[in-house]
Amino acid sequence: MTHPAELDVAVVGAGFSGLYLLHKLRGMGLSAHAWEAGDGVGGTWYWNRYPGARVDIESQEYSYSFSEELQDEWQWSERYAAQPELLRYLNHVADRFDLRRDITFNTRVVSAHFNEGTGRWTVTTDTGETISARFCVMATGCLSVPNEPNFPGQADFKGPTYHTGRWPHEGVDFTGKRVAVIGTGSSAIQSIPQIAKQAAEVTIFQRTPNYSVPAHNGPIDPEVVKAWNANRAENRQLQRLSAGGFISSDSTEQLSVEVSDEERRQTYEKRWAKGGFAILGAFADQMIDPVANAHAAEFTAAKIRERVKDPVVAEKLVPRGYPWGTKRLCVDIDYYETYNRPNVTLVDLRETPLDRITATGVQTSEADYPVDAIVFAIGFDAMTGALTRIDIRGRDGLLLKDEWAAGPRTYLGLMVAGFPNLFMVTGPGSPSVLSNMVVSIEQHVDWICDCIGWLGNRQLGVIEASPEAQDAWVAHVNEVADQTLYQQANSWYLGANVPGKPRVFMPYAGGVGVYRELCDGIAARDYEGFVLQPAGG
Ligand code: FAD
Ligand code: N01
Repeated sequence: MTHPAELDVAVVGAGFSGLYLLHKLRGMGLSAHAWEAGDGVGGTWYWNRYPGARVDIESQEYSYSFSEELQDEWQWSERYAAQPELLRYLNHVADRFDLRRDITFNTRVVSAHFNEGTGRWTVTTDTGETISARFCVMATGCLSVPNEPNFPGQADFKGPTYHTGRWPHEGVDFTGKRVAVIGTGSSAIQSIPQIAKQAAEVTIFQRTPNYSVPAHNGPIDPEVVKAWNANRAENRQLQRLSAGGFISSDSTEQLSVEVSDEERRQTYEKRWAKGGFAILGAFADQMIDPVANAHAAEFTAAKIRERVKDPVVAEKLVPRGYPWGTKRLCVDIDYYETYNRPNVTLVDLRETPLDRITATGVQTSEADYPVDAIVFAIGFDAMTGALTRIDIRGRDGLLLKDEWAAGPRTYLGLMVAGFPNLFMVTGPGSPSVLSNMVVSIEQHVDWICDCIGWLGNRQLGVIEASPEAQDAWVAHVNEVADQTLYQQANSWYLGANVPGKPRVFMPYAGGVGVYRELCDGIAARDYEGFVLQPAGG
């Protein structure tokens, strides 16, 4: 846990991003140290311990590719690994590569200030430590800051409350309890079936229904593992060049609008039977052509009506008013079937808005729902939340939070003009949350480390995004987003879930493969769009 007084690189966060960064930087002979708010590694998989938490990308795809040995020795047990297994994996990575000695746990970075005289960052923590580093890398996560519940009357509630993103480590026993779940995003869709199996009653308060597809989870198929390993290098390369960073969706170039109704139905049925994100690869026009998108929406809605016995409840669960897939598609295990249980009630907040939380339960415009416990499954202050909560100051005392007051602006989602030598992993303006994030994380870590190495080889000490390159990138991100249907949903991709957050589409929708080529081209052209200065300059 000790580190030199003057570091080459300060890393914030010890999830997938921070761990790989430490390993890679150490391999380059640089001094690097990470600070992590939690008391262990794992990030998302450390914090989100709610029942049912698991990955939505097939396990072998949602894993590091940087080490052949690691890939050879780790065996996943399920098609979609659950949170405990993912956390074990990340702990194994930390141990295998001896990373813990370079991580300070239980410590939050509160500020990072750039010193123009020395060209170094001064980083401070909530334990009073001050660190000097040439580079600072924010590996702080896109979904690491819970959206804080702020319901009228909330403080009056006498029972326990839980946020899915900060679940107690010892677990929660809901046996015999009446439980309210507020929210119906991925976290709710995964946890509700598990809570309903245990609790006496579950009442779900839904503001917007989500599209969800069945996972068809089970023990990992040994044939899948064999096939994956037989062509592992090629599969990894295909992931890197794909649109979403995963290949199990088996994407086609076929257009939904060009096939017959029967052919389309068969395609969707086949992919539904396969489960998970297979449906995302069905047609190339689903996310750009409203007609094709409506085909996907109609098919999914019909499945909801099949899965839910009560037609009134089914209709409440059918998403309307925003295009299919423009909020991250959920992958569920028995979510809709859970509404067939006698102990489960759905309250549609569009019909009867949530008025307040009382001492004994939840009150809507129409009724009181007495409950013993409340689960807030209300998501995160996504993509910018972890960064704007740190007092990050660049040149001339420029505060990042102020710079982003009207929405985040970056060059490539990697750097921000006015903030030299400060990198972000999966920052806004990169594919990040629209992808298999492990693939995007590895790409960013590799790019950042290559950049730091390249600067060192040329006796360059400072790199900074030029304002012109940043403007052009922001314009490109917006232009690509405008070609999709994403802007039509009130999603957290646009910050719409956090009151007062500017409505800006934050991730880059151009695809993981396209984005990688752009980043590689910029590096190959001696970091085009970046201003470079000698060390100490
Ligand atoms: P994180 O895992 O979020 O780690 C960031 C770490 O930084 C955290 O531990 C946090 O405590 C720490 N930190 C933040 N700020 C500070 C600070 N100021 N000081 C000190 N420490 C700080 N992605 C997928 O591709 N597929 C999935 O199936 C998937 N499932 C998900 C399920 C859930 C419930 C959630 C919330 C996210 C999911 N994601 C998924 C996204 C997931 O966040 C990424 O896949 C990945 O785990 C992110 O890794 P990371 O290291 O970049 O960030
Ligand atoms: O959060 P969300 P999440 N009153 O923002 C509702 C990843 N993830 O934690 O849609 C009432 O999606 C809100 O309603 P609305 C994945 O990327 C993956 O579930 O804003 N309701 C919504 O229903 C995912 O997208 C997995 O109208 C309120 C819900 O709360 C991301 O993390 C599992 C409300 C929040 O849904 C976030 O998922 C979990 C209010 N005041 C997470 N405020 C996998 O499956 C919010 N809501 C791998």
